[in-house]
Amino acid sequence: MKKILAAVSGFGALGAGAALAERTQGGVAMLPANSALAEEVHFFHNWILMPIITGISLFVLALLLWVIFRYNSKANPNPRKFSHNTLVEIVWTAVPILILLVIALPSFDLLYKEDVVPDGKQVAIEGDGQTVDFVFPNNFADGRTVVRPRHVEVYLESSSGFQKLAHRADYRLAGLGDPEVVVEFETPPAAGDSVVIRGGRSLIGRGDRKQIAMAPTMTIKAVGRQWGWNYTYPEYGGDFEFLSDLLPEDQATPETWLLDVDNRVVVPVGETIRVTTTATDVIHSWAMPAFAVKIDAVPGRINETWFAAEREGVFYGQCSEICGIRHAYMPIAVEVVSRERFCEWVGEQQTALGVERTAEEKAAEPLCGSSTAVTRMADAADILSEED
Ligand SMILES: [Cu+2]
Repeated sequence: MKKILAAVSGFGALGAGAALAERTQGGVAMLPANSALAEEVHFFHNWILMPIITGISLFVLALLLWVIFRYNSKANPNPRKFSHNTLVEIVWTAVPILILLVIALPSFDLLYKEDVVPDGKQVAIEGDGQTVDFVFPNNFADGRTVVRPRHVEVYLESSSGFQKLAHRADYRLAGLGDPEVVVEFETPPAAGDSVVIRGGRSLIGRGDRKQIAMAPTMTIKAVGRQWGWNYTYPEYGGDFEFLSDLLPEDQATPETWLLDVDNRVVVPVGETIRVTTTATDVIHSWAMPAFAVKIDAVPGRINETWFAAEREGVFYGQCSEICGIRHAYMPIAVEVVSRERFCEWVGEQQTALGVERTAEEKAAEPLCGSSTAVTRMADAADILSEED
């Protein structure tokens, strides 16, 4: 424990000051979303919940005003004596049920997406100017295999960039639901171009931004304690653990006070990160609004969720379960950095924390190790085949 307390150098990969860019003083709306899933959550709030809430409030206000002015004793000296109206009673029972259904269905969808860690994977196959059929191994867990065209995305990586192809127009699919799905082209992709096939059932995001979410490439474990957080990066060494506590007021700016911490969590941009939480004493909650993450940290059990940040920067959250007298003083700060910077940071932390790694262990580290130099999606495919 002494080592943990002493070692880490403070802040994360970006240093102080690289904060708050996305917060506005006096703002009342939600913080800008930094994941496709968070965008979906915001859409649900802004375009389903808020209109319904506003409509109901205005409707009830109008009814109240109508009753106040039309049926007061001056305006209506001889009230009618009836006490039931079957039609009105049916309507005021049925309409709220319908409203609740309209709210419930998309919210179940969101809860499911947040709860189920995605298992999407990617294969990249180089074209040779002749091959027209490219095979995607459909070896997912039961009930998670790729069975519809929307479960497959095909990209062409060429000298002119990374381009998404359209089903039917650019390629056809054969063998959906079988152990091997075949992507068929009419004209063979040129030699040197890469066909990148992503498959999976976790579809995240809205409209044009809809995408298959990839399986996690790495895990962080957040342990709540009275009053701060411990973070572990299990894939980067058994001793890769540090404390993350409120930044003292004399070191924080007025804007970052109660938000920033001494040692931030650092994660790579664009990667699916698995988050596991637990606690040492009472229930805490790891909440990060920009990623639409909020998950309880419960002593004696492990909870799991995930996020994939799309932009670099520093993002703030707070413990969101009343956990005692200093509940308000255990903020959460996550730094999203490039993969290169992340790997540098991992190296720095390993040195500072005295984490000992064999060359083999070092090579196997997700994203940073030499044997994992392939893209994150290929890593995901490895993870899946290991589980098989
Ligand atoms: Cu707490």
